[in-house]
Amino acid sequence: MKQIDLINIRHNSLDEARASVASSLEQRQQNYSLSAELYNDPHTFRIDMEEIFHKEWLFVGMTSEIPKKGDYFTVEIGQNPVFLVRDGDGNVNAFHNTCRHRGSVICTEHRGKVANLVCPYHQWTYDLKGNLLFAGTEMGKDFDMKKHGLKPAHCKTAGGFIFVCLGKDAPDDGFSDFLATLEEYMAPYDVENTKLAVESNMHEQANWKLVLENNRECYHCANNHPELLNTLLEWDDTNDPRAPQDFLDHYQSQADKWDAEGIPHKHQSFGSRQRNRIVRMPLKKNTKVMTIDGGAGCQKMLGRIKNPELGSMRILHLPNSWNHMQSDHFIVFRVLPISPQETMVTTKWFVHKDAVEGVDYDPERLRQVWDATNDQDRILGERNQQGINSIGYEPGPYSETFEYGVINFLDWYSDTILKHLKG
Ligand code: 3BY
Ligand code: FES
Ligand code: FE
Repeated sequence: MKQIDLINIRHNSLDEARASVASSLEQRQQNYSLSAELYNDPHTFRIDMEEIFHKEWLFVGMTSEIPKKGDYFTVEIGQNPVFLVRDGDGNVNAFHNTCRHRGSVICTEHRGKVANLVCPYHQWTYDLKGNLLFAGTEMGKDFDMKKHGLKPAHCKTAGGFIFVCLGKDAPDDGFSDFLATLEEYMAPYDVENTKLAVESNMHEQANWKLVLENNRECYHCANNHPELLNTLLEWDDTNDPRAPQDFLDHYQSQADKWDAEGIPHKHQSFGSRQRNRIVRMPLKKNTKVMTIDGGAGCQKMLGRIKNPELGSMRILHLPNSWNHMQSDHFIVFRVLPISPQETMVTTKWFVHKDAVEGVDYDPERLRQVWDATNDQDRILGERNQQGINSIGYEPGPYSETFEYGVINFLDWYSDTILKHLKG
């Protein structure tokens, strides 16, 4: 068969897949889980990557991971290696991690510090703003250094969070309002004066949407998360429709103290289907943070915080992050798809930059509860995927009171895919 025919076949089957995904989403039963092909099919996966992960804003990490000039970390967004680097003006820049000579990856370590960015293949060298500084002496007299700078990705920071967007044009949909509020709500934490204490990378054999769905409800918590439930209240929001009076009273008495200290806490949401949400939730009575016994995780509080009982400020960013900001440490979560049925879940714990390991905090104690919880959630996600792969699977109903967060996520997913596919 001629090469051209092969290309046409590939394109036809992807076009068919786009039409099939669009029609599955248009015809899906509202408030039901998706059809199996949307959770396990390689074409759907490619469409999810192209229409969501290559076009939408994604959470990648925190500014305090790269505090000084030349500090960088790398991240893989599907098949796109990207790196984040702090430049000499203190700004965080995102670049595609691919050399403008013949495409080699430039930063080969997960984290590091550089004066300039030197490609390991033929030593083309770029500055921290992506300008090409050196390409040897053999590129010929017509070679234009200015046309061969690193390809940037959109990058925004707020309240210490770093977001990137690989699309040509970055969408807004409430994102700038979210960033302004994030800046305000995160101010007490002074993220620039924190440091990464622990990082975990968990490989899960489940579609990325199942990982998100699992996180968006606590229907499964009582039977699966004994360590987390020592401190976490199962209500997901202060306006949770199921929240009983004793929770509302507890919330009010905590909120009065937060108000006295100028700690923001009111529910705020942004974008369609609550794509972004920030809300501070109290933890269980007489607990401070999400440790195994609810006692301190670190002896040094973050930023200007005085009250150890700040509960957890939950920050949601669809499609790929949820977070828990507490008085003495905070925990960020990042979800990145690997293949139709594989996902990387990265969790990072941060403490005050002057906190001393072994004196002020014990990394094992800090990570214990969420290591256990993540592993429990991994098993739940993998079982969910296995069942969906069965010919016996058919979409089932979500509870509108217990699983409204899942409904919001899938509505956002469906709207976003359809918006992009239908142009
Ligand atoms: O705490 C979380 O991050 C989410 C919210 C509810 C279930 N899950 C444990
Ligand atoms: Fe980077 Fe050749 S591929 S210098
Ligand atoms: Fe869970």
